[in-house]
This record gives sequence, structure tokens and C-alpha cells, in this order.
Amino acid sequence: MDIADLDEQLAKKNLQGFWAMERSFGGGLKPKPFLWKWEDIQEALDLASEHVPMDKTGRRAIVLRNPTVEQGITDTLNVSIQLVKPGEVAKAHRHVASAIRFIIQGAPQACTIVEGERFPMEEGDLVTTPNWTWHDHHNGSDKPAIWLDGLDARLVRFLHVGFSEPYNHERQVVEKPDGRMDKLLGYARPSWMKSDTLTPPFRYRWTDVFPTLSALKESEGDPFDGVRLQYIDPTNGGPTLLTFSCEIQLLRPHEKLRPHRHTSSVVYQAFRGRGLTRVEEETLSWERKDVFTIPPWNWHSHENPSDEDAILFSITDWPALKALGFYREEARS
Ligand code: GTQ
Ligand code: FE2
Repeated sequence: MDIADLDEQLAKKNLQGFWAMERSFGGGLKPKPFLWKWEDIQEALDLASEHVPMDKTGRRAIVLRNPTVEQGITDTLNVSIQLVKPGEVAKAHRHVASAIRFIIQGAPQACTIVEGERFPMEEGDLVTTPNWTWHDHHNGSDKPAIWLDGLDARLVRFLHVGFSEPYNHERQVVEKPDGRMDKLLGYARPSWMKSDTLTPPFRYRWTDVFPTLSALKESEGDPFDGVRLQYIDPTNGGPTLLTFSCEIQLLRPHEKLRPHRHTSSVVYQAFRGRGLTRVEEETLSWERKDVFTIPPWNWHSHENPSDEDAILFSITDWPALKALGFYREEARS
């Protein structure tokens, strides 16, 4: 019997010789870097705003579709840009996938209600809706509310753990006072309370984050990521969420950072200014609000060739990779 005959016989019994397996790492599609220009996203939002009613899906979101991954933007993360018109409600639900909102255009009257508490959404704020927390979005302002949604939905789907549930009303009752979570997670904490969520929902105000970033402007910073902050889980000082981390970095005028690579994927949105990110053979040239992605184990480096500060917001799956023992990084010597 030759090996081809054996392979055929094994296949009939749903068996396969190890010698016949696809041996390349990962196989299939190889994720590539990709950049979306804000003007294309804005145009899509304008069209969706005109033609897609909120009751169509309950979320008016434009998904950033990286053609080199099976779905979504990386093999673990999903990113969309969501728009809620004045007076609209994106109805309440919850799911295993954790989500974050990084606000592109907001107002004090726009908010996400998470677990019965209002979290206002103003430009530059980050609001989390962690694993299995109820959430609905409202826009009580007179301009569209627009934000970047980041979710670990790709990872969740791969593992077939995508439980989700609609709420029994369009909106949650606001049963907690504004700013409750801020107070509970301050420097002095109630000794008797136990959290009823895996990770607390939280609003990281831009007006708190920006002063920290500015105060560190003269410091050396990280050789690869410059002056970078991580949004921490206030209950344990760990990453923003169990599966992914949110980060923000400032690139000073004419700053050129060193190249490195890591097994985690990153999705960036330019929040202020412009710059260049070299990824393997490509140069991604980004301006305000553009979104781009760096795949695992791709050499990359950032540069701000302009005379103004540049600020990059990012989400990255290193917490999931570290938890599983899959995280590695390497600096170019
Ligand atoms: O706003 O709850 O972009 O559940 C994808 C899934 C947004 C949301 C998305 C979601 C949401
Ligand atoms: Fe959701």
C-alpha cells in the first residue's frame, strides 16, 4: 500500500496521518496591516445614517472589515464605528464579548447606560461595557454621537462562547446615581461590597487622561511606544479588560520610535495629529481619526514627522495572549 492509498483509507474513517497535515503556522489567511481613511468611514456613516433605520439591527455601526482575516479587523478583535442620531436609542442587551467605546463625537447628553448607571460620552472619553454587562446607548444632544466600538468578538466566536441576550425593555431603568462607579472605585472603598461583574464598567474621562499624558511629555517614555498610558481596571490595576487592553500614546513633534514586534495584534485610531507607522514593507500614513491595524509578529515603528503632537488611541489583545502563555516580543537590534 502506498501512502496515498493509506491517506484515502484513513479519510473514509475521518482520520488523518500527521504527515498529511498542513504544517504552516496558522495556515489559511495571513493577516496583513490595513488602514481605513476617516473620509471613507464618514461617508459610510452618512449613508447609513440616511438609509438604515435604528430598528433594522439595533446598532448603526460600520464594521471595519480587514480582507486578510476571516471576519472583523484582527483574528481576535472587531472594530466598528457607530452613530446614534439625536433622540435615538440603541436598545439594551448584553453579551459575553466585552466592548469599549472611544468617543469621536459626543456630548454630556449622550451616554451609555451600563448596569443601570449613566456613563456620559464626551470626545476622547473611553467607556467600557465588560463581559455580560447590560448596555444601551442614548443621544440626548443635538448632534450625532459617533464612537469607535472595540470588541473581543472574534475570539469569543472562535471559542463558540458567544452568549447574548436582549433586555426585556428598549432601555434600562437608571437606578444608580450618576458618578457612582467613580466614587466606589476611588482611593477609599467600601469594605463590604462585592462586585457583581467580572470587570467593572467604567468611564475614563479625557479630561483626566489628557493631563497625565501632558505631564509626561518631557519624560523618556517607552522606546517603542513613546509616552504611552494603559487604561487600567481600577479594581486590580490590571489591563482594561480580561481579554484586551486600551492604551493611548503621545508622539512628540519629530519623534521617531524604535521598531519591535510582538505576538499581539493592535488596532490604532489617530486621535490627534498625523504620522507614519512602518509595518514590515508598508508605510501607513495616518491622519486624525484614521484607523489602522498591526498584525501579530509584524515589525513596526511609529514616527511623528510633523511639528504638532500626535496622539494614538489603541486596543490590543496582549492580555488574552499573556493569560494563555502566547505573548512574545522582540526588539530589532
Ligand atoms: O453597541 O452594543 O459595534 O453589541 C457590535 C456589537 C456595537 C453595541 C458593535 C455590539 C455593539
Ligand atoms: Fe453590545
